[in-house]
Amino acid sequence: VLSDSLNDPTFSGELPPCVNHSLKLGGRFKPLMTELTLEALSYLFLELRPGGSYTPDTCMAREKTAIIIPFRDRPSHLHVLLLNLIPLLKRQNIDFTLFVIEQELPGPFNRGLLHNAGFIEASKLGDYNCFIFHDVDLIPINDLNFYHCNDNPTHFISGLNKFKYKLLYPTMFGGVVSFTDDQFRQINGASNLYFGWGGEDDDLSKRVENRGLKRLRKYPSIGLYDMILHGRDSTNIPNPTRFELLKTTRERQGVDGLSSAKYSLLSTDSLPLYTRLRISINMTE
Ligand code: UD2
Ligand code: MN
Repeated sequence: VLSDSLNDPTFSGELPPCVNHSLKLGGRFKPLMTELTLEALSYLFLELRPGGSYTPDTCMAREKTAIIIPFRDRPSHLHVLLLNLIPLLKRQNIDFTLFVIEQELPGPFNRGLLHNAGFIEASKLGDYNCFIFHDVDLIPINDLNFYHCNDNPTHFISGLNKFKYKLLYPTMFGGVVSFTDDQFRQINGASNLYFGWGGEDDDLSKRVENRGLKRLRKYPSIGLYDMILHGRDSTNIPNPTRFELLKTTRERQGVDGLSSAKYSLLSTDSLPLYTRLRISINMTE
């Protein structure tokens, strides 16, 4: 008799909305810098669905978020990020999927084009309305740094360990930024023309301003990150043309971006903790 009544569920109402200040949240925390294997990590986070998706089961999340990580050959950074970021996103009740967008060798790294390709490919796989572009080596260290989108594009970093928990200049817009689907389309995404290290983040910053959007930034005591210390990657040497390119951001914006991103998608793999997207970029195209 009891089991019959359990099999006849009439739920009252809907799940309540996920609210910001849940009791699960602490404030600032010390990140775990242990490098676990992907297998060990996947046992820690069995509640993630294949491809690295998670949906809170006790409340309705306010948006569907794609975390896009531009990547090449930094497995140890990725594993430290997963160890810290997944629990934080769960504590914050975020409905998310992790995408690692990986540029194949040869050729210099192109972080901007990876943003565009990640946005385009993630959008084919799910109806995401919030995109957070996230460097692989940046570990958030405050629970109250919500992985939400705002009414304007947002820079999540207000202080970095390597700059004594400050920033170098006010228009900085690198590392971790959020855009709604509409906001990213409105600025025509990122430039595809920056090969090698540097400049693409300042270009993105200007593109936001050029389209009349504001750059928001997290509160100083909240947007805190530890960057895993690293040297310069051999296939990502400083881009000598970055200063010249930055002079023409405005003229290029309509024709260089999401609308013109050219790459080949080599594979899409649903791994236990993330969706791996491998692309190749032809530099001469
Ligand atoms: C700064 C910016 C970064 C970017 C870069 C210039 C901040 C906090 N960071 O970081 O967002 O604008 O300058 O390009 O403002 N990557 C790989 N493999 C590579 C090369 C790069 O995975 O071989 C990815 C990875 O996600 C990495 C990111 O690209 O975190 C940025 O590269 P970086 O860490 O070498 O640059 P960094 O620390 O000077
Ligand atoms: Mn870095």
